[in-house]
Amino acid sequence: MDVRILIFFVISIFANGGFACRFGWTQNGSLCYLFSHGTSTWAEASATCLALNSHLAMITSDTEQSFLIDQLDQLHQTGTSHTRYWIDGTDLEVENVWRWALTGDKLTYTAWADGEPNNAQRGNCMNLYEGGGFKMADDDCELRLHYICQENDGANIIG
Ligand SMILES: [Ca+2]
Ligand SMILES: [Ca+2]
Repeated sequence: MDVRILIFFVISIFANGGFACRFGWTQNGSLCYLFSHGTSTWAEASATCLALNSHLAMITSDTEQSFLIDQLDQLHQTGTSHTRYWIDGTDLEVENVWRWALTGDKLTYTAWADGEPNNAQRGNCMNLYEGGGFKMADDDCELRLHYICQENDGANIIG
């Protein structure tokens, strides 16, 4: 290989933080996201993400929330306003005590859509709701919705 090409690849890898997301996943810093095409219940969506060496998305900062809103806006420019994407938050155990299912940690950052959470129809699972500008909402965990898987650092689950 031409040494100039080799140098180009090495620089590209380091400029990229040393890893790239798998094909089909979208990178934001050290995180990779998969936006599902199909729909599942919250529990099925969680299991699917785990099977893909990832987990339902956890949002811990305004930066992460804003990135997901931008991505979802691009995916749903002609949306119905009813589109929802499951993420990892749940208050299944204790009503209105929201935790990330993967770690059990209480949420330190929230960006609820207007009027949410309202626990309507046993709303115990968290999603990003198009009608609320893709901010957080609670809904019945048995609904079949799109979902967002998240992988950290291209490798480990919790990282
Ligand atoms: Ca609830
Ligand atoms: Ca709700």
